[in-house]
Amino acid sequence: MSTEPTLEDRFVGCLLGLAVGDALGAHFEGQPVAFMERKYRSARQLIHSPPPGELWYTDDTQMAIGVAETLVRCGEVDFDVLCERFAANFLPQRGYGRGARIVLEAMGAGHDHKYLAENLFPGGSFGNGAAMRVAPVGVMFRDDPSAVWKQAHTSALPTHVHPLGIEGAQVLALAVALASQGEELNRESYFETLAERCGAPEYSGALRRAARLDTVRDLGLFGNGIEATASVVTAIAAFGLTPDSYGETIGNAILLGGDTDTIAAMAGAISGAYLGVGAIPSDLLAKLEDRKQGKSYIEQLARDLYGAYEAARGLPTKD
Ligand code: F2R
Ligand code: MG
Ligand code: MG
Repeated sequence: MSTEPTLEDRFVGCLLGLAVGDALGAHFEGQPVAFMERKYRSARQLIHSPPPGELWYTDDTQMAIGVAETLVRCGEVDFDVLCERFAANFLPQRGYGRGARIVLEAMGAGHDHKYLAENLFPGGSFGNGAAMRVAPVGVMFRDDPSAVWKQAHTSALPTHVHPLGIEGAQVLALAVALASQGEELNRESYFETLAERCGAPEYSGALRRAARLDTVRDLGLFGNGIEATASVVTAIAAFGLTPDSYGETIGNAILLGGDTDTIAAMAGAISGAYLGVGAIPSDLLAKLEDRKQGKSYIEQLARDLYGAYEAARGLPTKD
């Protein structure tokens, strides 16, 4: 790290890092890795020559906004407030998962969305939708890993009740919390701390393998899919490979193809929490959409979240 970011910089870096990763990755969501390899030689090339025009974020950021708004309002994840925020923010054109979209439409219409979340898929959804939006929980509860785990669990439930969908969110939130601590990354202990918390071998085993990852060529072994088990550890591993570069972290995640917006959103949130907002390339940030709930709104929301964090710790808040 060149200059040490403040904790507030890390909160802003986390939320804007998520949004920029999502919005850049969205250009390539669903593309096969072979397409990405033909188009870009390296992560640096992608970051320095992004697609032209504004960067529009997707459901990943839209739902993370709902999580952050709930935390600012309630100081914790309140299930009913979170559902209300998800429904109020729902914009189908942001591109939601098949099941998530049905659940969110039911929330907005006052229908039995809990029944749908439990029954649309056998055992509930194990998609990565709970993990892609959970980063605000990680920074808010960064001082207490047990609280991170518990709050991330509640934040998943409106749409994802499958144990693997829930645990994906818990692991990602804890990855953000640990990254925000302001200590130089010790890869071995970072991945081991995460693995030790996990109940599912799908996560603990992959996290222990990710601790030993030493070349970007093998990043794809962790998956590039829409399932939480095929994307959450991939995002954390992308961060672990290049902890000192936000651009390379999201670039490497996007070059995998597949669920590029979501893997880059998750990796970008962790990297932003570690390096602070100053590490996000300014030309990418300048391209992020800035109407309504765009860049300025997200930045202020992150600052308000930091204020809520300070208030919860009994620290004096800024006006
Ligand atoms: N959905 C997309 N992108 C595709 C199209 C976007 C397009 N541009 C558009 O405009 O429409 N992206 C977003 O979805 C992912 C997050 O999904 P989430 O919220 O987890 O949704 P869902 O439906 O709950 O789960 C996703 C799929 O996973 C499979 N699945 C889940 N649980 C399952 C189970 N128990 N058994 C079998 N399959 C299960 C299903 O295929 C679900 O549809 C992110 O990529 C986000 O960016
Ligand atoms: Mg998306
Ligand atoms: Mg996606």
